[in-house]
Amino acid sequence: MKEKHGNKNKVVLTYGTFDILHYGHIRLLKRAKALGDYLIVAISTDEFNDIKGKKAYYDYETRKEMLEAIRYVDKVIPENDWEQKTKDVLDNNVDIVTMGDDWTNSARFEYLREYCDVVYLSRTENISTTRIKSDLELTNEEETKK
Ligand code: C2G
Repeated sequence: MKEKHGNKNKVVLTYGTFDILHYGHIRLLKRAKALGDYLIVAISTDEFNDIKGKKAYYDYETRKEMLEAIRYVDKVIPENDWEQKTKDVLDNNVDIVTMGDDWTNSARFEYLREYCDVVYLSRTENISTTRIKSDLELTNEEETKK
């Protein structure tokens, strides 16, 4: 009998850095939660971000604190490497792994179909941490020219 999370039993899992939280992240998490009843987010550690070649503005603990404050998120676990996903799925009785569709058909996720469903959700257009940073830099440049 599948172990139940309280009275919840359809477990969803997603991965990410979630730096400088924005509405693209929130809309992803909202739809991820809607796929089941219990949403686990594996958030990239600072060390794993180095491996991914991502420099996050906020450190792991801060990004974890912010994710835990989101109503759609039930549990946050660390993402330390690319290889942990099978263990994450099995250890947490995950039914669905979901990601934004920039990951569609990625070998980083497709192999998980042996253990659970894999669902790609459309990304929210025109918003990203990178864009926020570059827009802020432009604003600062304009400010200093005044
Ligand atoms: N996302 C989105 N819309 C955006 C920006 C991001 O739907 N405008 C989604 C991404 O597709 C991803 C999630 O939000 O599913 C988190 O985005 P990132 O923090 O950029 O995650 P990423 O670096 O892709 O990490 O092992 C997998 C990696 O950890 C994924």
